Amino acid sequence: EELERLIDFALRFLKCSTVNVLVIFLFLLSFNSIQQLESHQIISEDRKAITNKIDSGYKEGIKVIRSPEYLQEPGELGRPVILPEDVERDQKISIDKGWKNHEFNEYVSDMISIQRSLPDIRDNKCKEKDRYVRNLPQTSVIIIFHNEAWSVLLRTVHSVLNRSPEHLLKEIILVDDFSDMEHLKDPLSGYMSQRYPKVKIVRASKREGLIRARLLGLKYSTAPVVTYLDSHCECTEGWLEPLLDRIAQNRTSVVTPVIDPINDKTFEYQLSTVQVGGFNWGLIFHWHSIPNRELQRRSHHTDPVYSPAMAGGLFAIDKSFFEELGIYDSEFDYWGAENLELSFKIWMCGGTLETIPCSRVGHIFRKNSPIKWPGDKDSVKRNNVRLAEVWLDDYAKNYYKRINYDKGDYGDVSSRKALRKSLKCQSFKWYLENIYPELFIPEEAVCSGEIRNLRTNYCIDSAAQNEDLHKPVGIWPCHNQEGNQFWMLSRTGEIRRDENCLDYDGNDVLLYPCHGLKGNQFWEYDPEMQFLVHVFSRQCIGIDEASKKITMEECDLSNPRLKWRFPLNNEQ
Ligand code: UD2
Ligand code: MN
Repeated sequence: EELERLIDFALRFLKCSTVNVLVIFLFLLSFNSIQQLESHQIISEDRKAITNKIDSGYKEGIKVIRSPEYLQEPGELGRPVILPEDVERDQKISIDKGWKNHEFNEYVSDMISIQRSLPDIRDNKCKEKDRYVRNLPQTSVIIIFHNEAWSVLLRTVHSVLNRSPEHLLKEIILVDDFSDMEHLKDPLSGYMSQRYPKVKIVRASKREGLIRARLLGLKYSTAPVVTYLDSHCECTEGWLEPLLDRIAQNRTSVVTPVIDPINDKTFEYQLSTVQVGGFNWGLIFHWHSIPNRELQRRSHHTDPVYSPAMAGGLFAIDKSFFEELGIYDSEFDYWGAENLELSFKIWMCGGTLETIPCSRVGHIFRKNSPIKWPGDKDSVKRNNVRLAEVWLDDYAKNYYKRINYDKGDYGDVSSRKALRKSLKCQSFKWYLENIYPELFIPEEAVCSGEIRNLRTNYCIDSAAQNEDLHKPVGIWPCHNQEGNQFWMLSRTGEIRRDENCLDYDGNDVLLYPCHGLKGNQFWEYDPEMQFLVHVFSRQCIGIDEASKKITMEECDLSNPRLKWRFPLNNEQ
């Protein structure tokens, strides 16, 4: 009887709680958007609420298991937070202020737990128990920042604490590059020292820029491997082990995670495909798809991918190898060029640079930089010139052409040249041939310069940058200033500018990333007839005099609108 009563009671309890759970679940589901709105109203009243609300993951240095309800909160599992269109005036002011200070939606970030959950997107192969070396080395994680947003910086730190195996994380070194925002001073020190003995804060005594800030962090690091992150990142589960594994196997492997975008507006964790890094002759970094030669070299899609260049912010390196390579050129100021310097050095002086598909870290990519520095763009050029002088050999002139041969005062590079010599590094030619054969070399162009229509003296002109490539290419009075009117015809029949090619899709002539497959991007220039022929459609580029637009027409020798002058290189 006793037993029956007990069973009955248990059954009733179960039924009741299932119903409860169901009701709560449905409630949360249907009111999700309202709930998001409410919580941001609360939080915007007291921003600090978010950091006091330690609901989750890591509490006073101890991991705790959270009840599943938290998954309904804004931004959990990397979901986007979408604000309603018609926010109140006060909220609008806070939202605008966040954008102005940080060039991302700080307001939305403040709504999201600083220990939010993310999806686990790893391939099953990445989770295999014996995939990684047993005794992985410890690492110091160095995070540099200048005026970073509170919730964004704290989320970066917590993602490292929560998702790195305790025994592999020696310390986190936060390097403050002379921020002047109040929350990054005593409040940050207080917050960290009370909770996390592993987190150390190092402060620059003057503004150094990100390169010397990273070097300052290096000086204080005590682990054999250093791992760098930007201050607006989120590490996913299992991000660290595959990085350390490659270094454990070979100390000259320098590794980067796959960098997934965290949306600057909604903070959604977005999945990217695995890409490699490259650059153009303006020394501007860009991503491109894994080249065929590299796809063939690897046997599985989770294998490390050789990358000609790194984006710069997120990588792990054996500390002694980094020092052997002469760390960074410490005369690089503020921002830029250090990523290519390190990439060239790694490849040319005996290492490998690899992207590790099993390791994924989110990063907020911004459209503009909120960070100001004196002279802004000048220092990027100065860094680039120092880089070109030391590492580019004769190819440096391709960069100098981009800056009108105006190198400016770039200081003394003799010690960097001596470093290269003492390391007995390969030539830049070797690097181009063996590591980055996809880079188009201007010296090898058949024609280069403006493409001038002989009847109208208009030139083919495109202002399209990577973001707006699909706009049709236009024509404009020839201005002799190169820039948007500078084109190169490759030996393989591409009409190029940097990594983009003229592409005729049957409707429009566009700029499109070069794919090397001929097809829509295959052209012939006939210097005698002065035709620009699209090989597969057998059509010629023309000009519509009235609308001043490019046309594609039957190639007709008697039609002067189809005649163009494209300077042959041996003619110049
Ligand atoms: C990319 C890199 C960045 C760096 C840069 C080239 C990624 C994802 N990002 O630009 O790490 O390599 O290219 O130099 O690969 N900061 C300072 N002091 C400064 C300027 C910046 O501490 O004077 C910090 C800043 O707070 C951030 C980091 O340096 O944590 C990188 O700056 P960024 O995020 O503005 O650069 P990003 O991601 O556009
Ligand atoms: Mn960044």
